[in-house]
Amino acid sequence: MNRKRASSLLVLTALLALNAHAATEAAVCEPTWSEGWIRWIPASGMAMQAGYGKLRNDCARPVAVVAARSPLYADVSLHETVQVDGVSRMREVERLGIGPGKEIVLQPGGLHLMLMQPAGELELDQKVPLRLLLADGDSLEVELQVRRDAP
Ligand SMILES: [Cu+2]
Repeated sequence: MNRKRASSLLVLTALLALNAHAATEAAVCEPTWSEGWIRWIPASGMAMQAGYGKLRNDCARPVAVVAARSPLYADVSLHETVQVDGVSRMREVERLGIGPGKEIVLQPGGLHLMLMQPAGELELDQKVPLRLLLADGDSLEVELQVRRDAP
């Protein structure tokens, strides 16, 4: 095979690979995460922190978050703060469903990520990696920025 033929074959292979990639992207619609954050509490030594953000589902089908993980915490779960007899309590949310075209906001006083036993002290502006596990077996890599206040 001469060099010219070999290089055009290479281009063709690359184009096919690109095409296959585009097809996969279109087939796997994922919700989008934005404004992820954790409130910075200096030298707190807190065993538990809360994470917030927005999750938007622009897919044609409903999606659901069923679990979350972070390499910087021993355990992560989804929680909801609810008022019971005038007292603020937290309860675990086992499945957070989001309909097509809908957005869910995790914010202080409501839904949040419960982050247990941090591996170390957080720095201001640090980005904490988090993986959201979806009901269909897919997962979403997102970030939470350590901030003084909500974005
Ligand atoms: Cu909680």
